[in-house]
Amino acid sequence: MSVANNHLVFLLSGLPARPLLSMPCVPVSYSPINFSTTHFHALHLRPFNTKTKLLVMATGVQQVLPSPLTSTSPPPSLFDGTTRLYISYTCPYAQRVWITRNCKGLQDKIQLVPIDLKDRPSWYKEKVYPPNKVPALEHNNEVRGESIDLIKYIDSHFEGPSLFPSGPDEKEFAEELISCTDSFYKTVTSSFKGDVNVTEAGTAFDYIETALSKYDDGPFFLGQFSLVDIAYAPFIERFQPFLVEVKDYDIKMGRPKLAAWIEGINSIEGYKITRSDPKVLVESYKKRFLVL
Ligand SMILES: N[C@@H](CCC(=O)N[C@@H](CS)C(=O)NCC(=O)O)C(=O)O
Repeated sequence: MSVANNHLVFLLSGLPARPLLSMPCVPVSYSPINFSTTHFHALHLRPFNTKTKLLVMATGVQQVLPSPLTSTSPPPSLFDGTTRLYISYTCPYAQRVWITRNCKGLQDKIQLVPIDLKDRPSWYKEKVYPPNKVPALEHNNEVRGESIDLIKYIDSHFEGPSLFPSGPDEKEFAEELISCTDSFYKTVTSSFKGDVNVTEAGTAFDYIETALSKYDDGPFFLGQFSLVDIAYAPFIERFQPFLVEVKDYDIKMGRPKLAAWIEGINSIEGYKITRSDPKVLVESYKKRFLVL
């Protein structure tokens, strides 16, 4: 199945060389706009008690999403030549790799293996990935982890449109932004706790606004959609509704570039299919960050 592939091939052809702006190491954000029930299938289908889920995307394209494997599930036939991407549907790091796989049009080449992290099969740690985390990619008889490494690995080792620039300026800017994702996460989430106000988170989103102003041939960090957008999207997907509900803070307010980025990312089919219900995300973040 092809997800947004034509769209991406069109968008990603040729990244023009432009001067690199200096951007301090800070983060991004995202907001769930235009959510309709069709966007939530990926997570809302899972409660059904079937082996696989048929997901009908907003475009009418269908995709089958497997149910998460649990402690009672047998392992797949490991190292049989099948390329497998082990994920959790709720993990933002795994989501990065899932989006990359979708946007490269690799649904038939990379099999999705969701794991129930709360009821993990013991064979996952023992036989697949000793760090016992997701994501992990089984490919060519090896298992690799770490989401940023994996999105780059998939982009460079598999077919499909390139999602990383080759020009030195864009490359440098892309690497810089990707290296800032952890500090972005820390800066924003530190504002979630207790009575800390959102000023610092606002500063982080301001840097994103600045970064998004560098290229003007599209709404994304490099103009065209790239791995940089993929690195940030799962976190902005979570931050935006949480900040609205808990801090009454709209990250798009006064940030037109960010607002356009959010609209742009929500038009990428390979991302849309991976999104979660914002209500579920907000509840999960409340439990995690607002524990008294
Ligand atoms: N740095 C890793 C983080 C991966 C990670 O923390 N995954 C979480 C789920 S969101 C996990 O597997 N946690 C299980 C555990 O820590 O036991 C990456 O970027 O891939």
